[in-house]
Amino acid sequence: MLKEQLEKIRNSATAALDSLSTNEQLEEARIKYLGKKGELTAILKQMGALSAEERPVIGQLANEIRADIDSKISQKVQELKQKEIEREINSMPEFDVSLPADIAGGSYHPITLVQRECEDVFKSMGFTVEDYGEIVSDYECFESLNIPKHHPARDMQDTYYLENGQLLKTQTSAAQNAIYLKYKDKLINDGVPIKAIFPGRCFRNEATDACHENTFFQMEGVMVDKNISISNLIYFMKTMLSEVFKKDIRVRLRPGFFPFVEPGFELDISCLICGGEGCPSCKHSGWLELCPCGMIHPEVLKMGGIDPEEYTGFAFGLGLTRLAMMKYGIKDIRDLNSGNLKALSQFMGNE
Ligand code: FA5
Repeated sequence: MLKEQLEKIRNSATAALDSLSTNEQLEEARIKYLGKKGELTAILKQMGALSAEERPVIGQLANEIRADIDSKISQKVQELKQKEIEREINSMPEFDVSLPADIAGGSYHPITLVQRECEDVFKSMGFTVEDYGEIVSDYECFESLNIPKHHPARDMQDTYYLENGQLLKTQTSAAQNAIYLKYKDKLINDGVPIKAIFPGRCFRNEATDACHENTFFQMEGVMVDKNISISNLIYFMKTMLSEVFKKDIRVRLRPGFFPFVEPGFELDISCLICGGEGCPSCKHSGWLELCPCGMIHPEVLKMGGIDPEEYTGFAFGLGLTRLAMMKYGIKDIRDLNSGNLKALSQFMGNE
């Protein structure tokens, strides 16, 4: 009897998960099937009435079904995320890759244009712009960021390794440790806050599609001083984005996990298409995901020679390539690395 009910739950959960198309529906399904008051829990509550032989059999089946639904939910989360990015890019202003090329003169690459714009804004707020290598050590890219060997967070960032054990950096965060060590004495002895941004090329060994490349740009920013709080982070991000998009941008933070920040966030900006009122490109939520960030983890500060009892700081990792795509309405990330003159010449005359 319970066995049939469990199979029914499995079938109905599979059908529901296959057909749903929004995060809200996904959350409803999760609560319905796996929540404390969900269907599976209701069955488990009846197990007390089972015979000693039946109990382990039904218990095992219930666990299998829970694991099955759990894994389907994780798959669906990824699928919805991917669709959201695609929808965001598709709803951008048209950028026509086939327009004729004007190759009489040179032009800056769109990523360079956006990078310089961001640098100017941060420089005007007292940040230094740092340059950093593309080949780094495991310590710089992972261990100094509180990501020890075998930490599951490494799975998200596979990269290209050199025979000597060095690697192509997967994130601009790889420069954090060196920046702290470079400026810590000024901070501690002279009270000069660390305020630095470091744009750079990053590499990940992953399949490419319209919104993912194996080579892309990020721009990291850190600020460390006494009494730095999340409000400082919000202020700097809001100012930078408003300048880049030339209009007042509203931002909000949602929880996000990165081992080198605590708490960690995903920063969303109010949708640029509908102005935050809600439209298909923002899934009627009025918000778009743009930049992971958070308060620097005490362990990361310690490894940078800074006492976390005395100093706090924020860090953010802006996807510069993504920002350039949004700003210029470039729908396929691969156009940026293609060296296609027809595409790139459209930015001529920009500065
Ligand atoms: C990071 O790389 C963190 N280092 C960011 C960070 C910094 C968090 C400081 C907290 C504090 P993530 O893997 O989500 O996080 O990448 C950040 C951004 O880089 C993404 O939002 C996206 O815009 C861009 N990005 C990541 N992978 C790719 C890719 N394959 N192609 C293009 N852009 C990418």
